[in-house]
Amino acid sequence: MAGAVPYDSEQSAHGDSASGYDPNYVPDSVKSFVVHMYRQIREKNVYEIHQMYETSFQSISDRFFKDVPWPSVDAVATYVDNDHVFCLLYREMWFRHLYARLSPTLKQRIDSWDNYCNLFQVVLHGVVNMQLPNQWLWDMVDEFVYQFQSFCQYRAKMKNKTEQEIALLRQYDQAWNVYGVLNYLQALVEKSSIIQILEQEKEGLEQFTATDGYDYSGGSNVLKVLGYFSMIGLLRVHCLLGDYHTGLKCILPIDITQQGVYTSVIGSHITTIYHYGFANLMLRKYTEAIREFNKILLYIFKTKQYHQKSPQYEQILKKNEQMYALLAVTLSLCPQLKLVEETVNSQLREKYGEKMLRMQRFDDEAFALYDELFSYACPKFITPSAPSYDEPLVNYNQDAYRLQLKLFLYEVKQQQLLSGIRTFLNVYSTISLAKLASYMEVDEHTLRTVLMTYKHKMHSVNSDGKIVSNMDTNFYIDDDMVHVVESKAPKKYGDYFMRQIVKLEGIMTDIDRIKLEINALVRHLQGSPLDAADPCLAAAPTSAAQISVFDHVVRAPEDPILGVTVAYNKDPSPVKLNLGVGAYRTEEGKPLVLNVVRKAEQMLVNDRSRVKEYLPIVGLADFNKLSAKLILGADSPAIQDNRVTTVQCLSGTGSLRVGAEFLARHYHQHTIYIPQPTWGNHVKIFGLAGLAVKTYRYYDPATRGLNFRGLLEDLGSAPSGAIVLLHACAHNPTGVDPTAQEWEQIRQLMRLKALLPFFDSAYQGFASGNLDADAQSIRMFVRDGGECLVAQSYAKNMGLYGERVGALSMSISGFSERLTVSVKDEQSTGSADVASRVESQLKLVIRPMYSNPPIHGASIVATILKDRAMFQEWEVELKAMADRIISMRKQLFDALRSRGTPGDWSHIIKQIGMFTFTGLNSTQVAFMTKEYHIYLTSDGRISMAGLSSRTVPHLADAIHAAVTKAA
Ligand code: PLA
Repeated sequence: MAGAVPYDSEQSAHGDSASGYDPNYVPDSVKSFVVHMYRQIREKNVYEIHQMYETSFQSISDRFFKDVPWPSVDAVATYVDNDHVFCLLYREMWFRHLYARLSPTLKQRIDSWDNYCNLFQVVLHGVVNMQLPNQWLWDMVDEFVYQFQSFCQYRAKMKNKTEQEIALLRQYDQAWNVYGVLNYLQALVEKSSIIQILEQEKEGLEQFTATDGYDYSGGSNVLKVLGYFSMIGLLRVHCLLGDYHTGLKCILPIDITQQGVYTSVIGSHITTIYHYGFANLMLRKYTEAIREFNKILLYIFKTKQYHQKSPQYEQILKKNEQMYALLAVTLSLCPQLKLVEETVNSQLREKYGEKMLRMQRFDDEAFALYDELFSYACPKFITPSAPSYDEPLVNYNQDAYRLQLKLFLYEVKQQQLLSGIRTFLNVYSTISLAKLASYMEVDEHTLRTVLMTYKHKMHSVNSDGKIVSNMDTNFYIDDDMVHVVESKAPKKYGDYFMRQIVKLEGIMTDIDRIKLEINALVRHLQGSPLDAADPCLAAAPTSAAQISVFDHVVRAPEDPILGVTVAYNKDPSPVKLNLGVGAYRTEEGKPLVLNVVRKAEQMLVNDRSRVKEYLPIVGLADFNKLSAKLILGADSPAIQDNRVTTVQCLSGTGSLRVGAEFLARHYHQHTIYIPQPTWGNHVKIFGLAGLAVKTYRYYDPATRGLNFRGLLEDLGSAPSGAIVLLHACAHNPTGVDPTAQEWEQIRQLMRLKALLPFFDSAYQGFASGNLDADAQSIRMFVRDGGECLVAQSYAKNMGLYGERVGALSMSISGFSERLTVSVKDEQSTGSADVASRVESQLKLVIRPMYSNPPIHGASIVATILKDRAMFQEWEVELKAMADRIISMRKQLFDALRSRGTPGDWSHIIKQIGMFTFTGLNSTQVAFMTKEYHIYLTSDGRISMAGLSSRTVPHLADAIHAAVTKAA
């Protein structure tokens, strides 16, 4: 592990800490960090950038720069070719770190403003062609607004300012000027054309949300996404200024009811909804505020565990608490509890239940509570203008807040009278004005005014200028009578009880009947005279004389693949040929047991010390270790860090099923994306394990190749965290694999979206003849340190079909460890511990399924894998099988060409692995089976391994005839 991350070897940043901070001293870890980051940015490896940004930056900060700034930009510039843009980005982080851990001086605040100006100028007017992670772009906008607000607060605390500070403030009066801030945000929105892009997306002309704002065609996402987040920045700034209406207008282009790029970063999601909800509360649009607070609080409740390690975690918790306070306030003003989910409601009761009761009393104590909750939960309002430096120095940093609080409490006060009205309206359906007036202790005239005010206060104006109601109960006055109309029908409790009573009666009758039956049976068994008339003793369906209780069971169709063999076996023709199931045959058409397998079996038989005891639940330990090594590579960092757990399963199928059951129980996302098309059993395996199965585009029939764009689009729009099934190599049935570069792009996209890769490796060594080459796709994913599942099968590559030998490996993420833990003996305990906990749960999946796996096949595999000579012998035999398949491709292709069969058959030689996806349709397939006794799956897939030089001409004849004669 040590070599994996070079910038992690440093122990101390500046040697002797007593000598103080030297801004020009660049520790090796920082050197490596900037060099690495610079390279990743140039190479557009968004996922790596994201990881470095999220994890390395934090861990290096924690270790070396806890209470000092990072090295100065001048000191690091030489390591990054003095790249102007990189230096601006570095300084942006530099200041952000400074603000977070130390308190900035006035000069530093001003310098940071300058840096933002330069950075935004480059984005707005320069040529930026990099891709940066959404998280980073969000943080830029977020920090920009935060520093603006912090500056206003700082400036407003005038009392203790030194002469020098005042002189600086005067000199740099443009720094953090409110117009400058608004202008930059607005310019980013406009220059990015984000509003038009979102509009066009609605018409299907653009892909922005679907790709999370990233550009997969090599362009840059920076301006677009900055523009997008700037809309949220504007909402926040306007809220800080108390202009809620304008704030809400700024985010109109974002559909808040849907997921969007704003939900792709938790900080942006929360900031958006917090300010949106707050603005709505201040504009008296209570129902809207309640609805959105409820949604986000539920979301945070469900997902906060996944953010525990995030640097934003504290902030998430704080905003969560504040939003509960705001929800308590809003619901006290507008009791629309039906809009609140049960989970949120119970949290709310716990936190504010008692206060909410008191707030609804609208007495002095209630006001104090409104004041308390508002003050706790409101944004940090600002006064944006500079003070007059010539007048006596007074603090005015609280002014804006006091003004907003006053406005809010004024509104609360106005609600006081109304609360009484609400109580009466909830009780009566009609009441005379006179009576209501006397109850409320006001005269009739005042009451009319109060009722009108109530109506007014319970309405607000939405963004289109339409008046909308927040009322739970509505009323009208007709002839001195107040008539109450419920806006929503209340639940019909009466009906509900009636239904339950009827149900209960039914159950009681059933119980009585069962008692009767048992009594009769007991009498019967005791030999008491049989009461022929007793209906309870009519023969039960399970008794011998009756038709079966399973009589209704209909015949299931044969399996689309294995059923082909069943049909083949029934065919008496001497020329019949089975090209259905993927099973290797020799040139003579015979099944093959590898020599090395025979040898291993012989050794096992001769070893009298071997017994047939049960294996452990997870299978043979040696087998598991060797299998992980075979698929992940002997030098895999994941194995070295003990982050891999492997369990022996029933071949590939069993491994997939165990993995799927585990995910269904322990993984937060239950959607799995499988390629279209794929091995037919995948849908059933995952569906029955309890996952929701969706497909992603994979094969393009027009080109008989990969639909790469479709694949990226579909995975790009999959929900974050979704599971993705990938064929490690030799895709079944298409024989089409992504290139190494395409794999790399897939990896980046998946890592970026936190999609979980689940590899099916059923053909390692069969695609290229080389075990390592065929595992590259998997190793790419494991090497980046992220999480990954692999289902391995030895059916094909060792010819152990019927022995059912396979393994499921799970590689646990090593990121946090790699970057934060430096002490040797603490290395990776975290991930290794997760891996062992995962294994303990895998055992709970396996035990009730088949208890423990079979011993024979796994022993064969372990024997071969651990002996160097036998391993090499296996490699040679495996290569021979792969080569024979490749030569079959060539022969079939030549045979069709020589027959002049219409069509381009080059895909036969281009495709990889056991199968050729011929493109023949089901009619043509049926024709070939009927006329030529050639058996293949109806999708036109042929198993090349079932073919031999002897049978190629027969197959070529059949295909030729099918193409020219059958429809
Ligand atoms: N995954 C893929 C992609 C496969 O093609 C197969 C087998 C398996 C997993 C499961 O194999 P195992 O359980 O035997 O290890 N597919 C075969 C056989 C070869 C089958 O359908 O069962 C096929 O003809 O497609």
